[in-house]
Amino acid sequence: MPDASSTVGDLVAAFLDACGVQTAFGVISIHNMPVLDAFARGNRMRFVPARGEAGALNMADAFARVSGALGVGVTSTGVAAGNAAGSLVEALTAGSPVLHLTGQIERGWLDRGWGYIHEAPDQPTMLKGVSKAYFRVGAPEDALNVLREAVRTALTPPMGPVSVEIPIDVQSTAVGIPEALAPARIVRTRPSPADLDALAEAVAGARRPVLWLGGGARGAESAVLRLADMGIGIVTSTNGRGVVPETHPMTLGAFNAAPPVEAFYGTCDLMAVAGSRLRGNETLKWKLGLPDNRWRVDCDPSMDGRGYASAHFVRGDAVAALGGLADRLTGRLRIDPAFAGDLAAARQAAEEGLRANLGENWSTILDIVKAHFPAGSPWVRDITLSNSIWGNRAVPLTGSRQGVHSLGGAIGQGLPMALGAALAEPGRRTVALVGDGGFALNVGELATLAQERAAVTILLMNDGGYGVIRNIQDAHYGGRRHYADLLTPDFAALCASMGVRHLRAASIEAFSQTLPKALEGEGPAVLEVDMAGLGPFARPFAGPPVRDSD
Ligand SMILES: Cc1ncc(C[n+]2csc(CCOP(=O)(O)OP(=O)(O)O)c2C)c(N)n1
Repeated sequence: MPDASSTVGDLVAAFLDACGVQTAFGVISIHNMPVLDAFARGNRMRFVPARGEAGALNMADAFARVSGALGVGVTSTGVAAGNAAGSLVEALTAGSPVLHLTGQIERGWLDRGWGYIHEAPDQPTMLKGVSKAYFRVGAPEDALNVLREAVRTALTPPMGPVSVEIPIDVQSTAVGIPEALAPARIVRTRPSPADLDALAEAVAGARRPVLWLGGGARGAESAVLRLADMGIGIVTSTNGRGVVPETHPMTLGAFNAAPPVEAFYGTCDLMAVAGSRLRGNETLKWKLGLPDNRWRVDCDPSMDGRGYASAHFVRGDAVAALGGLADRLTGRLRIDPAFAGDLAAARQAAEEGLRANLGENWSTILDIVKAHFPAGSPWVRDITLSNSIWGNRAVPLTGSRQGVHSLGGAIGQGLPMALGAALAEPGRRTVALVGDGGFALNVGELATLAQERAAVTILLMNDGGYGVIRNIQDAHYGGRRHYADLLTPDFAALCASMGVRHLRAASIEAFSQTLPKALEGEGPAVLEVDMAGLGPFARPFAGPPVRDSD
């Protein structure tokens, strides 16, 4: 029965409930209160009040990546929506299904430039630039259909964040809540049987085939496992990590651009790239040598030839394509008997190369992390030296929803992402690798983490400033050091002020003793690692690798 006292805000809450959304993140404001009031009154939503909109949208993004379901972030209009923009860029980069609900000023003053509170000229253009799609609820009677289309768009591959503006007077208008609130069906572009037959024929004819799998392949675990068990080689992008357990003997993991792996590609007679952008920082800016006989599988036809020319293109969802491929290949492969051994040797050489970059102390630290890492837990990483050198590849993941990483390369997102990941996976302890510089950017979200009592362990890699920037200045700017040595908070005091457990390690021994403690117990813990105490990495990291000629 329509309820005469309900508003568009209640309709938003009821529709999200029908979509199965039980957790949302945001910051309350005069321009979103009818929606948040409805969230609270319905008592069906866990709403996480973040300290900033950037953090809130990072939380929603990580929640989506780990749960595989819609992430929801609510902001106010104007500056608040602007604060969310960077996090929406990251969600767009990673293909995360995020619904960004933002207020907008009253319709009667919209676009008039009279100086209404929180007014932003041309906010739609900003949101269009950072989202997969943008919608406005222009009238109360349109609300349900606009929301339904927004959620459908966010969840349809290629997935991404979708922004919906709801003017404040629309939010508070009385409307009936219809009984039929079901979300739209998500239709995935299925590859044509003829294209899959041709791809299967090519792979069956190859003796050393390898699949490069990106974030678009997440969800294809069972098919990829079948393909790997048949003896096909697998390598993933950072965003595709764990689509097959990184411990499987037929995967190179995310060691996708290591020199021994590039040499191995030179011996492969086919590569099929599925659901991956072949990003510049993972392909030596598209100069990484890949096998010439390249197939590309993507639901987005504009990916054909992006970065690398492809010999053949299969239009279709990577998950459906990999399932169809596994079905067609059973019993048909004639893999070179030396292939598995060569792949294993390439991976081992890549791992040894990584160890050589670490040096002895850091190699021991990596062993300690690997020994204690809680199996299956989310592994969240900010842009810090430890991630670029080892965290991005060397801690093996067994599922494609475990890895959450600042894919676009922006610092500051690790702390809020850790909270979003933890709320999506409450039965496990999330582990996050964050530098002191990145930590400072969204440090207010430590209070959100404490308030939500989330099971998160942060490895806070403290080198008193921007380590990678110093390294880049040494490598490319004549050693001139500017703007990278920062005032560093007393993290113990900061944590104490919020009731967060704080531990500290300035030696290998202390690290091996404190890490298990930081991984047990309830609620959040910060293990501050004094980088100076552990000494430098054997090979300084100075930005994503490029070809020497660059
Ligand atoms: C949003 C954003 N601003 C600036 C940068 C440039 N940047 C890249 S790494 C970095 C320093 C990171 O310092 P920290 O988090 O302490 O990690 P460290 O390099 O010291 O390990 C900066 C400023 C960036 N990547 N993203």
